[in-house]
Amino acid sequence: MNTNNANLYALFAANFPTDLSSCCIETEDRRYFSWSDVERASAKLANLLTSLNLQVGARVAVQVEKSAEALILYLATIRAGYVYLPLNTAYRDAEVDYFIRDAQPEVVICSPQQFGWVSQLAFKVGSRHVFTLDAPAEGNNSGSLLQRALSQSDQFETAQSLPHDLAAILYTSGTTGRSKGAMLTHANLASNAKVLKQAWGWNKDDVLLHALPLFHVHGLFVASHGALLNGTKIIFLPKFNARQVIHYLPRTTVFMGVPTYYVRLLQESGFTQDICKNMRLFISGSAPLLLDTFAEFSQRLHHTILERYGMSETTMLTSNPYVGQRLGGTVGKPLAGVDVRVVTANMGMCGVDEIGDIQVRGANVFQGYWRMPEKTAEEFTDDGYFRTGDVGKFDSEGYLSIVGRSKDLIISGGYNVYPKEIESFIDDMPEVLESAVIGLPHAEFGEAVAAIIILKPKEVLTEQALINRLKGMIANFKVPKKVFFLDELPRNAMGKVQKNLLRTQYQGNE
Ligand code: MLC
Ligand code: AMP
Repeated sequence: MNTNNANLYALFAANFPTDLSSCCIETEDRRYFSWSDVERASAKLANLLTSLNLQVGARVAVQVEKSAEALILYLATIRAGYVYLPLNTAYRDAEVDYFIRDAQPEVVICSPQQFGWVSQLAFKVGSRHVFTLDAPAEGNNSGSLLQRALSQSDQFETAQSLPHDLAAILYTSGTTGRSKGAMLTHANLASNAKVLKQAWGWNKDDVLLHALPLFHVHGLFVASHGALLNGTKIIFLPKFNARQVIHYLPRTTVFMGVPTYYVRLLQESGFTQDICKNMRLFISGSAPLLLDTFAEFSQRLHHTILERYGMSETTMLTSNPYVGQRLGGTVGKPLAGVDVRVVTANMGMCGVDEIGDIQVRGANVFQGYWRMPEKTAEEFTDDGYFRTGDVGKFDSEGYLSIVGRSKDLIISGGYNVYPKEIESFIDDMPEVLESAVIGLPHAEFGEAVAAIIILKPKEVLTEQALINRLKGMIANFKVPKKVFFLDELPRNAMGKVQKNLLRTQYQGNE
């Protein structure tokens, strides 16, 4: 191995177990991929991508169901030196259209069922190749990536990458309604993976139960990288299902989830101490873990959930300690090499327990937003800190709590929903004068999306009709769970909609 190669795959490969015939990925349908299978399959896919003569820095956009092959495709893409761009499978045409237009991927890979409309969008904006990632038994058409890769060599020399070369673009945020592509480099991802390996005490006997989706930071980077860097076996579930998780937990040592997973697990009578007897670590993140959930979990399971905090632009920032007190309601302390500060509106340093804006700096922090230099500049301070948009405070022991967000963002079941985006879809409806989208507390999802609608005079639109219409336009998790009709929106003297008043008014109605 070339030790000067900053390619993230090279880092993983250097840490694969000595016995490459041992199991790397076990799937729910009892398929087993050894570490050598992963090496050879990623080599075939990397050879195929390379044979397409893509430009340096070409984006490979992927919207596929979770599978072992999808994880291997991710590895192949970075191994070949291209930029991986994962897309949530819930996204509909308008959303995918935006991402493909913005990122201009040379290669688009989708599920066979979506090939028709995805390929149409992709070819329209100039993508050169559209493939399907078929389920193993289906791979018999010429557009099938796996079929095409079969004839490729299973040897591939990992591309030579520099630390600042892009490895992935993750679309995120959008206070102005449109998502921005966060550009993450090989060095960003490698630094966070190494830091988390230390922080969470990964050891050779670990087994990771992976139930998170593969298109966001949590499932793709935090969970998968942890296992890959440690040479740990992964039990790979296609999606989160509480009963299925309980079935696998006895064979597992590490589990990661968004708070909704823990709420749902606690609703199961079969979730017992005995089931968790081999568990070393439960980790929660992506959204606030309620103190009640934290407390019930430790009382019933005798395990203290470790809560951590991160975001697409920065990967992981803080974590409760693996050894030491894990404090519920906090996201712990800054990870090694990550500078975290809480500042006042005038950029003064906040004191203990003083609430302010959370800003961060470190080798993990992204390179900026894809083709948005002005937005990127706005989000960084003069001394190089990234403005997270989260609001928090440090206690006297150095534990950080997140108390709110300055960005207008709803986090529902760990998925981010940008009110502005939903409002623009609703406002385009002919019956609607204007709308306000807010998050209301929700027992299972943490927050639920709700819409307050002002209709044009004499227009009629029911809650159900609006919900049904939106379901055809946007990812289903973004669709409001509740719709309220009002005569006018409350505004302040500047004319800005007072969403805090709406949240208070409709709290308890979700
Ligand atoms: C599904 N539904 C949701 C939802 N997920 N509604 C609100 N919020 C959600 N998150 C709705 C669907 O719209 C549908 O509604 C119904 O629930 C059933 O859909 P489903 O797909 O069958 O749901 P389910 O499989 O139960 O999914 C729920 C979930 C999933 C919690 C398992 O949302 C999930 O895996 N969330 C994790 C997200 C995640 O990985 N976030 C990490 C981001 S990274 P209807 O009306 O159509 O029936 C990040 C950085 C960091 O934030 O720090 O980690
Ligand atoms: P994303 O853009 O999907 O990466 O989401 C990142 C956002 O999720 C952060 O800016 C936070 O607002 C939120 N987040 C992540 N982890 C936590 C946590 N443990 N507690 C509260 N919020 C969190």
